[in-house]
Amino acid sequence: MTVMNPYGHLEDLKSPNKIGTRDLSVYSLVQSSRLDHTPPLPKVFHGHFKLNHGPPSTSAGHPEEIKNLFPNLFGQPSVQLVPCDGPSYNEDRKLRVGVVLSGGQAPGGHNVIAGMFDYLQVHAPGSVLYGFKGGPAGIMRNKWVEITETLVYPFRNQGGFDIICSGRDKIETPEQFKQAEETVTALDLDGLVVIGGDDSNTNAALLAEYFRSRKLKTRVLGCPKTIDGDLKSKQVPISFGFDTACKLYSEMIGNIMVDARSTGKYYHFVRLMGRAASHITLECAFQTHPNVAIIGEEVHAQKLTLRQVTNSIADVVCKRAHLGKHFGVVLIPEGLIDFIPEIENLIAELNDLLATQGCDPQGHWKSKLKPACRALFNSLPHNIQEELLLERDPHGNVQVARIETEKMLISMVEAELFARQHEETFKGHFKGQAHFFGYEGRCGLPTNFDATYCYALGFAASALLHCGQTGLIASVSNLTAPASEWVVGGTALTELMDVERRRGKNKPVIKKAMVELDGAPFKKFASLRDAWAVEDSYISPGPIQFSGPTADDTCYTLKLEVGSL
Ligand code: FBP
Repeated sequence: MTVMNPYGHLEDLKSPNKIGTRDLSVYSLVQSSRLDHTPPLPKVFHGHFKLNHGPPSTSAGHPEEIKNLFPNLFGQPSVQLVPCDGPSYNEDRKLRVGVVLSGGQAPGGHNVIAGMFDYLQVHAPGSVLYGFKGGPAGIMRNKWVEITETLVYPFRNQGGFDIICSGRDKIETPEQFKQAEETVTALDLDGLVVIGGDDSNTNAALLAEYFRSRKLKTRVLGCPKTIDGDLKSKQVPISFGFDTACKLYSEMIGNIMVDARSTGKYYHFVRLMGRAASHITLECAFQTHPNVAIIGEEVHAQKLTLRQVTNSIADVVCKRAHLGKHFGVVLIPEGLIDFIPEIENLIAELNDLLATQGCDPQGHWKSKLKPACRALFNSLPHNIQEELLLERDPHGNVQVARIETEKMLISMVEAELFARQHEETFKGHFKGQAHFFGYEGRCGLPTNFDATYCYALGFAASALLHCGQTGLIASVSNLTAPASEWVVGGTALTELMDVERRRGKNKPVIKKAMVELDGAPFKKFASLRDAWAVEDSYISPGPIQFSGPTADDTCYTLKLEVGSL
């Protein structure tokens, strides 16, 4: 099958060396219409540009430890691309670049690759882009596919990561670093771009440091991806995928709200993805106005117990029952369980136990838990106990996506209301419906915002490699302005780093950006939630729009954070 590519050339999709190409005949009309959408670029890419270097950087925490771990990278400045009159670096240099998608899917990943590819075609013709297949394992095993226009075209502005697929492997042992060295040396790579979340960008920094210490020519850059929205800083205002995922979840929450109001008989408990931070829950709350939205960071700050969280939901149910309303919508962040200090302690003890000696099926390991943790563990429903013991992901994290907190809270609220019925403080009925909106949000067609942001990130990554940069994360800011005004640069990865205890050991990590309780988004939410609890001011945002007046809207969190709302 032949298709017309955006440069007006006919390309054969069935060429034998083009792996992973999709069959365009099965695309929906909406998917097809997105293929030829060309995202607008920041104006710095309309002409020549140069790098402006900022002041020396430090780290988010423990600077001495980070300096020891990254002697070659620590302190390097962040950079900004600014327009200039003529060439400021070797613009004729052809590059050999690798790219890898790492971790969970996030809408827009294909556009980062398309942006990298298009930059190289336009600004460094003759360059080669390799896509490592299946995540970081593809680097270690030297499994790649050459990214060509024919390969990339069917993925332009499309959801998913299937152009080269992703994986959660980590390059961490000396042998694995050696394998990565062998691959980049065999391919003679000038640069490698790791598109990932906090853990994957930590890996990018470790690789950048290692390659530099080995005096390899390969530079390594990161790119901020995660629907969770917890990889951000002043210079990296948002991770890609957050905007699309929140809009997809909000559409479904809005539908559920209308259902709840129509039948008047169910409380819908919706657990929303976001392994650690509650950014998705907060954003969806702005978009839909639920009766309750629990923000994990607040639970943690107030040191609430599971019982107190349960009671706070039961209080809203009682208030609404008093008004004759026996329905409602409760949003719960996926990471809630980790935020409840008593459960956090339990998880920390379980992590150490699992990492050092494992848990025997007879349950003798429980005697190693401290008494308070043991009592809490024994008090949890059996399914939650099992879910807490599930295998950790390759980064040592509890797989919170598999812990059904919404079901646990429904049964605890039910029990609490039953007790209140006996005390005659609750007169009404309560029936919970559990939902988990997670994977549904990770591969949708990227919103205009994510499509444009990712395309710019791809351009930024290739441009930074073209200028010989390493150890940076591509960063694009001023995002509430039109795309032509966006500011493009790179932030030192070590500037985002701290030291954390993982799997019983201290490790360098990119500091997760949590919901800040003194930040504008949370403060705004706190000022509105009491009214949302009792009034049904539900909003049904409807499906994502690609044209029309709201198509280019950015999310509330971003607008509130930058003060444009
Ligand atoms: P990333 O941080 O890698 O982007 O992944 C985020 C996430 O989607 C979380 O929200 C979720 O808890 C987790 O991935 C699920 O992981 P998996 O895909 O391995 O089930």
